[in-house]
Amino acid sequence: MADAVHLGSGKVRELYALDDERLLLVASDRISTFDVVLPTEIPDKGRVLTGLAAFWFARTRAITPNHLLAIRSDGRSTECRRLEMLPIECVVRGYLSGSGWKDYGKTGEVCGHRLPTGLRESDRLPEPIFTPATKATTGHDENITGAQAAALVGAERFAEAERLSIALYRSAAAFALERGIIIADTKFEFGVSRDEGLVLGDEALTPDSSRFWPADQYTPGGPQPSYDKQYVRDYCEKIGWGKTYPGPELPPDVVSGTRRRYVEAFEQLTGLSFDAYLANPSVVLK
Ligand code: Q0Z
Repeated sequence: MADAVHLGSGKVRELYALDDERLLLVASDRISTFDVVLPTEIPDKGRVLTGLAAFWFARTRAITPNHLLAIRSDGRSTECRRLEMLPIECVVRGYLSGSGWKDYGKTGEVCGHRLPTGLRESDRLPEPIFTPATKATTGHDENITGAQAAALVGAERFAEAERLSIALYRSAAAFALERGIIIADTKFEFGVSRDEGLVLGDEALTPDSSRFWPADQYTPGGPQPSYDKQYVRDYCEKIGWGKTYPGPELPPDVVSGTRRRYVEAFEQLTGLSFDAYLANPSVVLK
């Protein structure tokens, strides 16, 4: 870290340059809800997300190469290859939720995909759909059509990003469902490397980049509880917070309950104990 140059901050992560070819992604324990970062941290949240993303990178290497080089012993820092990132978010939806549900209600379509009539909120889609979005530097990502995304990255790159995103989602969603977690939707970010073409970057298939729902509580026809953030949301509703900055401090029981859910997601999905990860983060790569 001594000579790492800080490149930027996300809501809950920091990005550093190690040299011309390598970056360091550091996941903090910050948590955001309703787009506001709360003043209270969830201990080990950044380690859970780092370990989960690395687990998925290792498991999906036959589908697509990825940027992962190493996980540092702190369990929250990922050394990765520096890529030329595509200017689109590669979102895949297997269920109708969030902006997909909103757009469907207005137009019967999501990002140019015409969907069957009569779908309810949180229904499973007949097939997963690729719903690209622009990367908003401020405010919210905006859904765009495939034609608009193809204009931004080129038709060939677009087709490849769509194919890889759907394949990654299908593989991960099936794996997660066997372990009791519905991945309702997820966002991938791809970059380009000189010799490998499209390379999966950023973090992937974590609860921060996806909607995770507990499968045993799945009841379409309304919003679903969040696997990881539901205690935080319930608390925020209970105290009547207006969902604008600043957010409320979280009481100890909400912090510990939320930490438990993150660790539980890690253990269910990886089949590893989180303590084993803390002792040697590379266990997720085997
Ligand atoms: C990821 C981000 C964060 C702020 C750039 N392998 C890569 N090569 C080039 N660029 C990136 C990556 Cl992962 C890259 N972000 C998102 C992460 C803080 C923004 F930790 N931006």
